[in-house]
Amino acid sequence: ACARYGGSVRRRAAGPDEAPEAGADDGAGDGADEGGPYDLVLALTTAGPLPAVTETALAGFRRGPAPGDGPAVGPDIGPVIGTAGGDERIGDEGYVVARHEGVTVVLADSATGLLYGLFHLVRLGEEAFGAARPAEHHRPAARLRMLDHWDNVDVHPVMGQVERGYAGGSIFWRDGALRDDLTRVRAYGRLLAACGVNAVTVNNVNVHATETLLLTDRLRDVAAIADRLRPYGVRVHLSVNFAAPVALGGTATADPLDEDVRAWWAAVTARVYEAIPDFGGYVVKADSEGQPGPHAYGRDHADGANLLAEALAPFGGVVHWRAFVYNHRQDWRDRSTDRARAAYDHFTPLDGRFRDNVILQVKHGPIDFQVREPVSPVIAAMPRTRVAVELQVTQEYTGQQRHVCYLAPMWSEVLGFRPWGPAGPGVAHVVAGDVADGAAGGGLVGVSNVGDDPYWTGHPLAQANLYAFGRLAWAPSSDPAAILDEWIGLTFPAAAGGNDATGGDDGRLREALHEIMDDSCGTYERYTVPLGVGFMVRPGHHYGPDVDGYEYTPWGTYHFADRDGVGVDRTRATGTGFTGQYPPPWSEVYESLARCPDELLLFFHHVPYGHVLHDGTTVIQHIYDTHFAGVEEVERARLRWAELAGLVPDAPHARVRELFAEQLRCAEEWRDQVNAYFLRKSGVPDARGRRIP
Ligand code: GCW
Repeated sequence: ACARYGGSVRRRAAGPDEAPEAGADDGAGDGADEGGPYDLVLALTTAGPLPAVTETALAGFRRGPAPGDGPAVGPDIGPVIGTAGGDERIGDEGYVVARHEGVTVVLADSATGLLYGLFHLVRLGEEAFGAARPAEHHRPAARLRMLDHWDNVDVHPVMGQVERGYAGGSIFWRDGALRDDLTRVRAYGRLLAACGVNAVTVNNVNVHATETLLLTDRLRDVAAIADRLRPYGVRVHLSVNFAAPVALGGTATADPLDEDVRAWWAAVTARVYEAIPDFGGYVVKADSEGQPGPHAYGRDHADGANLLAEALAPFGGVVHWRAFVYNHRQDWRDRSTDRARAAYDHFTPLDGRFRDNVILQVKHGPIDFQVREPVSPVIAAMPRTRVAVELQVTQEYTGQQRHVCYLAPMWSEVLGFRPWGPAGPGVAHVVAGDVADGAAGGGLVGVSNVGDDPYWTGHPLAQANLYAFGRLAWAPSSDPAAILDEWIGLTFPAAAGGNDATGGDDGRLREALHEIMDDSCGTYERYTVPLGVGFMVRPGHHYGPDVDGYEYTPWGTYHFADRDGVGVDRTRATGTGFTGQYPPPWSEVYESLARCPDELLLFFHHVPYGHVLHDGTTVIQHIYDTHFAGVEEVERARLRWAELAGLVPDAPHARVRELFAEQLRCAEEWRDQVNAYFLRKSGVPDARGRRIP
């Protein structure tokens, strides 16, 4: 039966009168009706006749095409969750789940879909075998749900093994080579499938000398990783050096319009597909922070991206071309250059020029993964280009996996943002390719927070970010609080002495974890950088406060605080004009001091310290209040965690307890530096007379 249906069955415990093996191998129809020997059937629609119960429970779904018939890339966007009834395809990665006549059924067109269906059952737990459930159809909103590893093969002298990695070494690479034992990579594939992620890039977007060789001499290493991840529906992508043809000695130039260069990429790419037939494609950081790119040859980003796209097209591969392009050698005295404007200024003139297997990968905010930024205006400005949004799961600017910071509420706000106003589509629609007259979607990309740490993510609670990333990529309108509860239930049930999603008999663990994590990103924002102004972190490693750390540097990340006020004037009227990169209504909302949302006030406006926010507080008092409140919240969370001793296994409990001590220390440092800085600049005392050093 297993072979026949391409799936597996869970046999009921045989009753005294039942022959234990009855019907096991009888084929379609048998064992599926009431009283049959199965209570779970996982079946592929493409693998031959189906048991009767699947036909009845799932009536209305069309069978999938034979494997290989579906498009390798391209939009495949349907309802995120629908119900049976139409003549609807289940879709490459989709599944249908139902419980009917005492049998739980999962049906899919592909092995990967079946696997996702299995993980759905894991999430449901015993509920999957309880009352009857009408057929539910699940399929991912975004076809590409990718994690970018910023892993280096060689240990980089400044960045280490993993750039901005806070969970130990790379799970792929160690000291210049592929790890000998790839068992953990296989387990990682399973973890990714459980989260819904279907692609990974195995090396850093900053491609150094050794990593350039992954494309050619060390391709075997990449193929070995692909072999481990393939059973879990995860395809491998590679970050490439745009100047690889020169760096590897193939050609004298990397000019994208040069015939030899085109031939070089075509030949190299063909060899990649010989080794890895389901290779996903290339990721490129070009003309950005010192990485090579087409500008050196007087060509633009479309020329550069199309060169690689042309080489990948015959094999169905894609190029993720990053939009993170700005002048990192800016003169801080020059007030006309605004880093927030850069991606839009570079890329919107190129809309319509990219091949359809190019995906423009845009960071969610216009600057760089700060805890509060507006949504990047590029996302709404490229209707003829496939756009992917890049999120940072690794917590570079959000506590570096030493602080609890559950990022899903922030991501959910980004995905739900409607650039054209409440009646228009949202960011989630753009990345899913679900916009009328828009391009196909480019999906969601996250910078990975995983390393060789036993908990995968350094901070055990940071796993929730990995999970939430995958779940939001699959279903962007999911409630982040519900995803959190789902994660808590899947991660801690045994520890709580329960085996269900309540987190233990009395739900104490779940309640406490929810309280600690749900608004932890809000807490982090309160004790760090106020009102969207950004940065104020220690240059280089980006951990902890340094209010003026970037103020006079070439990086374009300024707050302009003086004795009278703070913030960046990005208005059209008197500032850099960045507000004009948004369509209405946001171009008007952000331009207006009165209408600009408080949390983004200092991103868009330079205001006096006495400026009154919508809640009636002055800016300076808001800074003091939020910094005191943020630290108090950390202290409460720390105590709440301490109470969970015994409910959580000892080792992770101890790890998180130690990390909370560091989080509290660091939060106090933030509070005191930021409050002292603004007290000294403004001379305005705290209205509540609290101690500011
Ligand atoms: O946020 C910055 C990081 C760099 C990173 C860069 C990027 C990989 O500080 O470490 O480089 O963004 O996204 O390319």
